[in-house]
Amino acid sequence: MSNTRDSRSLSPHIALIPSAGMGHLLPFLRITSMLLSRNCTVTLITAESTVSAVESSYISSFLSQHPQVKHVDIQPIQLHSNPTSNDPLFLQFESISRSFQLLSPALSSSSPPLSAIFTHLSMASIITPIAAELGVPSYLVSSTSTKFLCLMAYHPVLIADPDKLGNSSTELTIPGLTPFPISSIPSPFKNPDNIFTRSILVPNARALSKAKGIIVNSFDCFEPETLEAINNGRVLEHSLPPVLPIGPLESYEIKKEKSHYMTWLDNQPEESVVYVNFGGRTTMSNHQIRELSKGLERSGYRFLLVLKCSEVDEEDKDDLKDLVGDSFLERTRNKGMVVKGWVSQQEILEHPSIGAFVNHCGWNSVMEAARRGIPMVAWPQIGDQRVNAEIVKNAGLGIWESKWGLGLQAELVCGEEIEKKIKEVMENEKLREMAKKVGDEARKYTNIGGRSEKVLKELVEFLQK
Ligand code: GDU
Repeated sequence: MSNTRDSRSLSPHIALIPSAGMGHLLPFLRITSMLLSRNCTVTLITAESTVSAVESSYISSFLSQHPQVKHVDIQPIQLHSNPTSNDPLFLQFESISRSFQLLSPALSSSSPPLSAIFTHLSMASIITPIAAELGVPSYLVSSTSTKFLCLMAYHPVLIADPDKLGNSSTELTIPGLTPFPISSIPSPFKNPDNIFTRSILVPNARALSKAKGIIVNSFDCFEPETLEAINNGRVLEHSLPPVLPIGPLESYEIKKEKSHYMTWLDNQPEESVVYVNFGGRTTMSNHQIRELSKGLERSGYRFLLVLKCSEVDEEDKDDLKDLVGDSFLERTRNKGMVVKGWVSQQEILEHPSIGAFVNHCGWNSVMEAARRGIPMVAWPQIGDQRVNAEIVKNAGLGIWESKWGLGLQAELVCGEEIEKKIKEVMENEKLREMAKKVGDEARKYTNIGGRSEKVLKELVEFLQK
């Protein structure tokens, strides 16, 4: 095979390297599809997943629907002795990052030669030096909010001056941005010895400035203050390369048999269903599941409740009846549907029957709701989610009860409180209108000529040169 760029092209050839987990894989698949429709040549580099069966199935169905994508499948290096953590996703991450360190020969022999490498933020410290050695520009893909990205970029300063997060502080100020409540800052940020901090946060925060740019799944009017501050060089000028907002990312067509829950949605009135899903990894206590079911039932609204009981899908063996109770399923048979495991959220949120979304504020989910203008009840748990929840509230996309916690250790939120929030999100006309406006704006940004569409177009044109 020739190693020179042929005349068909001068279309850029981009290698995309996602990290572990569905929350990182899905935005890459979406960006891959967006690049294909802009005539780019694309190589997708993935590592065989040992964590989630759903990841493997998404990759193979994406590849079979997009046969023009070149695929490189990397065998993750097995970690033998003394695992550093018992988090399966972290272990998968560690093993694939070690395998990606050996990617150089595959990347250098790419044909046609690479115009750019896109990798996830969490791979910045591994991939940016490889790209530099090959003389190929590297772009990082952020799957979190731009505001949280700023917090990551600021982390080296925090580590150097721990007083900034001292016990008496209630807020953290990053010059140029509105302050972060200390309660929204994930605890590993405050602990330099934490395994996540040492192995992922510190090296990657330092590597951000080495990339040519950071592609963010966001749009100016959703995070106006942060994007404006960055674009005008008022914030983190030396720790961040140019930030390129191209969101909300376009969904791609999913060709598969219709699922039973989609058929059920077809039979529900427009905007009548409360959709509840806490993403790919969030589990909650059985007690909390009972209270959530109670809240849904008491609200009187139709609902689609999606539950996961284990971070690793193949280990999720709990029976639905044991989780919500046999009689609950019986009583709500005409009003709701409960599903255990993975659903196609993209399809669900695009269905006209969905009226509201109760969610943990994983950023992908937030952008999916923003794209459709669906009002949210933000119920964040860990990581970036509290920062994201505040953005959701400020953008007018949803409501957030900041006292609520989620996850196995959290204080129980009772059914009556949940009922109140569900009624509020379904009945508050002003909120519904504001959320619709967010959806209208999102479409303006991503339609031809819109700002997000232009940013991507200009990037592709730049890489073509
Ligand atoms: N999804 C489904 N079906 C499901 C559950 C999730 O299709 O049953 C999809 C969602 O549509 C979304 C993705 O999977 O596209 C999940 O991503 P989220 O960001 O919404 O949620 P995660 O919990 O996977 O996200 C994790 C962290 C987030 C954020 C994110 C991106 O929990 O806080 O950092 O990674 O980095």
